[in-house]
Amino acid sequence: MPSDQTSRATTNNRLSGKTVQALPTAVATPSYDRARVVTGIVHLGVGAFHRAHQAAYVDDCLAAGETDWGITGVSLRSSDTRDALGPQDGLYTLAIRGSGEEQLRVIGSIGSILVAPEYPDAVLAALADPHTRIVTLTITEKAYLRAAGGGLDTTHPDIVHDLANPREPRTAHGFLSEALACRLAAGIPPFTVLCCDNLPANGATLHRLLTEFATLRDAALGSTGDAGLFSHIADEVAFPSSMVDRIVPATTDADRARISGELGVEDAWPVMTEPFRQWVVEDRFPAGRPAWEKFGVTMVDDVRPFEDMKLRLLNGAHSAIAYLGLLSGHATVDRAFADPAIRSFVDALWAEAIPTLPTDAGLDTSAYTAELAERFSNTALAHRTAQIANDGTQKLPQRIVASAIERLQAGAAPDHLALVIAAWIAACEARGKTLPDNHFTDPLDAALAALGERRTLERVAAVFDLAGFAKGSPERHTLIELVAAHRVHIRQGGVTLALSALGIPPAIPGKV
Ligand code: CS2
Repeated sequence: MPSDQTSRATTNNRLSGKTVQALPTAVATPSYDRARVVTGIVHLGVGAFHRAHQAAYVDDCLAAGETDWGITGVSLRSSDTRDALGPQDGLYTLAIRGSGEEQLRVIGSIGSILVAPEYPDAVLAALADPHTRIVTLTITEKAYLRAAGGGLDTTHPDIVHDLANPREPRTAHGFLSEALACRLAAGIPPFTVLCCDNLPANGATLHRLLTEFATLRDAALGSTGDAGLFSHIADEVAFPSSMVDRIVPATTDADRARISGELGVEDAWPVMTEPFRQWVVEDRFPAGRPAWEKFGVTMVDDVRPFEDMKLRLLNGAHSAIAYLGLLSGHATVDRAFADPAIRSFVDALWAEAIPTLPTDAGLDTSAYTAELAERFSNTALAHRTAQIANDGTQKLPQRIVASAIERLQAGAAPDHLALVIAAWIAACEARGKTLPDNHFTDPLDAALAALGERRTLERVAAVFDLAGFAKGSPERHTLIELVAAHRVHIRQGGVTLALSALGIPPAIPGKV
């Protein structure tokens, strides 16, 4: 595998290719020769989620002898992951934590990490390399730079920059476009783009954004450049959708110290996760793919039903637990979910969202929600409510707003879904008051703060406009009214009053 661009001398007290040989036997380590692995996948957004999920599946493939599919990780912004993993030869520990047990596994599938702002040319070279046949992404919802309503945010400064400087990109859109243009010019077949973020129809969504970007890029380049990228991306590049699932709480200093103690050498950035993992992928890989199906990945024709079930039931409930939990003083998901009032609310939320899912796709929603309840109760994870609360404007449309609108269209009142939106607004407004400043953040924080004092209904409507919630939908105003009514209850009597208005009694003090 290629060596890290800033790889430093490793020391004997740091996890590395050398010290991994001598770890305690209880720690699983790569059983394959990492030196023989070739990069076949470039991953954009090499954060903790990728390292707990796709990188672990790929590690299984490498161990089974599929040596063409090593990963080059790319950080689009910060150098933190490269700084931690560079001296470790890309190795890190995955700590798989069930309630009461922990398994440690060192993952070897990431051969090198590139920091895009430092070495954009190296990133473009990795993407344009003929051995690279798949580009995966976990860049988080906000990095898709969608305008309120869903299209590309053509006013975003990074998009403006990348259209003006196509050879020196900053965004995922810019890097993918430039790399695909280079491959096209050199006669190298395109890579397959596999989006792994929590967006609805994530492959199709990225495809649409990228064709929009390429149209503008073609126009900006005119006859001087590789105009024609639009039709290449529109017609010849595959963008299968995928549903990814594994809960990955942020690593704490205590986790670092505990894992390093277990290993006997320092791991600067181990990743915490749960035993459960799931990956459902549309099987459209013209340039080939690892035999993921041998390692528990479900390959399908259409991922949409699985994706909607996950976004609306898992992520929707997660956001509900996060905002109601924060307003009720619960710092972690398991503590919030153990609060009987929040638990009853989540059950009712699921009952409200389930009718929006397709009935002919073989989904077993009862088994799914029963398993979610177990996962949310995992006390070993300490998954912070503030972590999930981040980026509500980017997450709520696919988790909550879409189901609420569909329920209204079906003539039902989405009272519980609407309360999640009201709790989000209340939690945002509680920052700097009952919650610490910047306890969680959102890319639209400045614009939200600028809305100033208004009557509740007007304020909720303004928040909807800003975030693009239910844009263009005839049901938008009804949903705003439902949200505003909950917002008034929360202001008057906290979450307790809002829940009791839905028939959910408060938790008995001291019982949570
Ligand atoms: C969470 C997700 O932070 C969040 O918004 O809802 O990261 C969630 O843990 C994953 O999607 C689980 O697969």
